Amino acid sequence: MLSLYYYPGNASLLPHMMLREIGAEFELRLVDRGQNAQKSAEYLKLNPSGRIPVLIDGDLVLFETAAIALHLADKFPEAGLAPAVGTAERATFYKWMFHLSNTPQAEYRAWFYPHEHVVDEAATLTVKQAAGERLNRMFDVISGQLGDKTWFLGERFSAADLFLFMLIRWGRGMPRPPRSLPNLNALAERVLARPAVQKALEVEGIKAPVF
Ligand SMILES: N[C@@H](CCC(=O)N[C@@H](CS)C(=O)NCC(=O)O)C(=O)O
Repeated sequence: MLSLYYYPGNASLLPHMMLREIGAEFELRLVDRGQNAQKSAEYLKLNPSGRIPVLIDGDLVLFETAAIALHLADKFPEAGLAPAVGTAERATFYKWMFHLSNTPQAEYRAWFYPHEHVVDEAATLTVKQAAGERLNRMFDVISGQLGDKTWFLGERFSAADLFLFMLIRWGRGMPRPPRSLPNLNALAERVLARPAVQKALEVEGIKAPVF
């Protein structure tokens, strides 16, 4: 049995949506951020960084969203959430999974947790604004690369689309939300229309407007 430690709308949403797409048997375990449970001694045994998500797969305890996503794609190849290993398409899939993980997802830490990036508290707002500007440029690049393609990989849907959807959603409160870029808005609408995604959002209590 797979267990996913999650908090509504957090990075756990990517593996949650994937598990619904796969149709796998799994359980959700809420990490109560209201109680700072991600920093509890019990949770730190699972992820010493105290961050969400964690996936438990038998004896395997896995943290890092992108690693969990790649593991799920590999464990359930019949779900087709990643192209075949060794193909150019798979390499392109890796490129986007790593890019999304290393670039906008990492940058969002500065947007959502600017206080972690300053010594002088007075600089917090500047750090947040600068992160917002960098995120805008990152989404410009992603939007340009996506173009008018249906999915990130062209005709085939993959976990990278779910990842991008989650990141578009996180920016809904930004002065220039990612959805204001037409290509990103169109992709997010297509992802949102998927029954598995609807189910994951419903279970997490995420209501419209989603992004
Ligand atoms: N690189 C990590 C980052 C995870 C992360 O930043 N998770 C956030 C929620 S989206 C979190 O746990 N925040 C609470 C905290 O940092 O205390 C991953 O992808 O798993």
